[in-house]
Amino acid sequence: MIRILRLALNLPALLGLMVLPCFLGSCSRIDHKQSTLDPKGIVAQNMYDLFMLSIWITIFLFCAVGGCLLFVLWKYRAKDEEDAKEIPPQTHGNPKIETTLILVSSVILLILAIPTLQGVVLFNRVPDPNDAEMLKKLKLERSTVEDAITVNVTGKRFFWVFEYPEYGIVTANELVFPASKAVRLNLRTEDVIHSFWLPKLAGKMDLIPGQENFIWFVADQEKLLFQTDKEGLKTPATIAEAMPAVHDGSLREALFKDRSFTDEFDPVGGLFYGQCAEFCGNSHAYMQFRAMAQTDADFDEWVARFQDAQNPTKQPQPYNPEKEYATGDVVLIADPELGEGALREWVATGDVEKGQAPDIAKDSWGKRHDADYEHGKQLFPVSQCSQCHAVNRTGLGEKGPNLTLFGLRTSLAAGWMRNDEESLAKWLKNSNEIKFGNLMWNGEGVNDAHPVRNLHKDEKKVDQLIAFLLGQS
Ligand code: HEC
Ligand SMILES: [Cu+2]
Repeated sequence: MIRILRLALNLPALLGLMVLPCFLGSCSRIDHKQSTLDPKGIVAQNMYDLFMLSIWITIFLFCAVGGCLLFVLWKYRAKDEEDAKEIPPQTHGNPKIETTLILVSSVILLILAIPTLQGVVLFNRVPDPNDAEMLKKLKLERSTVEDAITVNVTGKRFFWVFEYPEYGIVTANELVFPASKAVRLNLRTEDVIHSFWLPKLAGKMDLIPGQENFIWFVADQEKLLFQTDKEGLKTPATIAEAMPAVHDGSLREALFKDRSFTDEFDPVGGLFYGQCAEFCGNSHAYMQFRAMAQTDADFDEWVARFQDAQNPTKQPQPYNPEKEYATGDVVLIADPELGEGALREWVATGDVEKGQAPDIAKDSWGKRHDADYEHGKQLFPVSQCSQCHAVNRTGLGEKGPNLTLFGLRTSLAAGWMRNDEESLAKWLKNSNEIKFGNLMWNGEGVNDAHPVRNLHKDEKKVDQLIAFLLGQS
């Protein structure tokens, strides 16, 4: 015991012990992918500032109180044997000191309370576009808040639904947003409590059954203009490099290029990592998501692609001999190669006159997809995937993530794996092994006889489904 005490009194050793965790933690830099201490937008910055303010106040208090204690210990120590025997005069209370301390504490609380309340107000709603003073203070453009977009976020075990009500589109697990606009998030859950945590942009907010919660965020475009290499070394980047487009697969390409999925740093400044932060069941830790900042043009293009893909009137229709077709038009026509009654998608390669069906005028038409894709497309409903997944429709109330334009997505199974052929094969063969307890394998009505639990017996089917899924791009 005495030894420990001696060690404790040995200041250098004590300091060493205190510094040790910093070394242990040095494998993780403060600006890693999911760091609260690396804010990249006003809302997150506001929380960070508040956090730092309270840290500095606490450090000040620690030093002030600790300093007084050390001073008193040293000044009134027993100086010799005689001194030690004497009992010092006993007093009780000191109104002056006590009043001063109460006043000082009140002032400190006030210093903390004012910015906290301001933060709560800021956090609660997107600033009013007409409040010029506020916008100036926050250094926000009027258009940033005036044209704010809305995303309805629904947490489900164990993935995220992102619905854009203004555009009539739905996606899952990857939130695409324009970097120049504020984003309003309405947070809902369809099962248990989840928590939406997007540390670098928005902080954290619970999703509670029967109640809609709200947060918003806006990215600071200046702070996004960088890239990092494999070692985490940051270099400045242009807008195009920092925010590669989602709609044409550039972002996916940039992320996959000689990068490992588990790298500690965001490869490009426009990519953000989020996580469910409230225990919601056995796969909770794997309930992640991503947010991707886009330029206005790229965001609009992404929205347009989704709107087209999810518009029922824009889905390929059976070939109509009474109609003329133009380059790029897509029609369906039976193709015996694919099996009885199966329809293949053909795309017009030039202007097509009436009656020039793909099987007659082959030169005017091209096959839109290879055979694997077409087989996968047929397998999708046959394997009961469409029981739970919507492809090319909005499918809000679906049991599984919406898979429209799935081939543009960078991650799989709520941010848990890279969305490529290899991971998809693993996922389709045994998703339970990858994400224990997930509701694709364990959902209602899924038993050992269900096709999703039997895909591992048929490599070919798996390959065809993958061709179909990644072909959604
Ligand atoms: C019982 C409902 C159900 C069935 C049937 C089902 N899925 Fe799923 N699927 C889910 C759920 C739920 C998830 C989300 C899993 C998670 O991440 O926790 C999911 C996830 C996925 C994902 C990853 C999506 C993403 O956003 O990352 C793919 C791809 C997928 N399923 C493909 C299929 C295919 C192909 C079939 C048919 C062979 C199929 N699913 C059948 C419910 C189902
Ligand atoms: Cu959770």
